[in-house]
Amino acid sequence: MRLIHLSDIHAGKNLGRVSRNEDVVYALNQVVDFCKENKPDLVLVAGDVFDKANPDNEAKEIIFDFFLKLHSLNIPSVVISGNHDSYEFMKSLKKLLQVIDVYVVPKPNLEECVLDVKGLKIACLPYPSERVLTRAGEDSKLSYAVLVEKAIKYLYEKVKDAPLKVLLSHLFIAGSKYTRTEREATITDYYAVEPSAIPEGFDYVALGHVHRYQRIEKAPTHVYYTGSLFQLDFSEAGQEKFFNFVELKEGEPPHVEAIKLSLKNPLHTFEINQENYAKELEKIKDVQGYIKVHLIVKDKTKMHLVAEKVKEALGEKLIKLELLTPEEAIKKRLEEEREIQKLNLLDLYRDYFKESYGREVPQEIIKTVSQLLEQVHES
Ligand SMILES: [Mn+2]
Repeated sequence: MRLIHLSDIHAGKNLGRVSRNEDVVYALNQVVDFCKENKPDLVLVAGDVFDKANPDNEAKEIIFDFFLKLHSLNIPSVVISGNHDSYEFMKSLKKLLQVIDVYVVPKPNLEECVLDVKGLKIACLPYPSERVLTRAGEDSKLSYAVLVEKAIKYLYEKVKDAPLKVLLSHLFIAGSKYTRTEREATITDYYAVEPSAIPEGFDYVALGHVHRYQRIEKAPTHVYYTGSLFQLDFSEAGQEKFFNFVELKEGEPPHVEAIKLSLKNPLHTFEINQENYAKELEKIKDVQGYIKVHLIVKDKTKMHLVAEKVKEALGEKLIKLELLTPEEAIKKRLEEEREIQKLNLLDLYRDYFKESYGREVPQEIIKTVSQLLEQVHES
């Protein structure tokens, strides 16, 4: 049994005013070409198929074309929703896509989450949103992570007797290295599921959500994030992108090969000093991809003139131009080096609570705040 595991397609993603659909197509075409050559039995898509709950028509066409191409190669796919996907929209595609052997599992539903494709049992846990999980009633006092762990164990019980079984899910595992584009509120301790929550009996675990390629070494089995298919924004600049080609054999560890994707538009952040901007622009003007510039300004009177020159030289490639004083530039560099992340609303709230009341936030309140943040996000 040979399968492809990919994740976080984010069709319909925009970066500033630029649509990244060209990058999506470029990545998916490489997957299709690989499938043509290697004839896998199955493709697993671990969520965040679309970037938005209401994707644009071009994004939909790209995704449908991708699945049609796999279908014409006789390769079925299993697809789950990620936190960026709308459960309802994914559900609306389910029956139609089934006609071309694309099996969509839109929403966590423990009675309908196990699929059997060519003898492989696939336990599917689409992104378990706070609200879906806690609706279960009696369990409402348990923490998010404990509820997710229970769901995974429940699914495992359903597949454990099969000779080959995998878990396909979209969630945040504690200790994984993230990149800030996953959507801040869902990447926090509160949502972190312990690696030990995954039963070692799964032959392979295909995850989505975290955008950086990695194996979760602390998990008791072979657990992988394949990451996003292209650099979604500047916090992923410099990262290489992959999907996995996995061979499963009964009673043997899986053979996992990371297949590197080439990038249509790599992202770059450059620092330019006001004094020698012309020389520095010369160095970067032919760079391929999209650019963010930190323009370091000492003399504010000439700032706008230099900013215009940068825009002129880089044209469409320039996505963002930030004007910084030398002090701000140093601070920014330090922040980026340390990957300080204080954009997370839940973490900010935690800090605020501690400062105001002199103690940690009770679990109950964290739960309510998370639910509110999620509701705000969804609306
Ligand atoms: Mn994602």
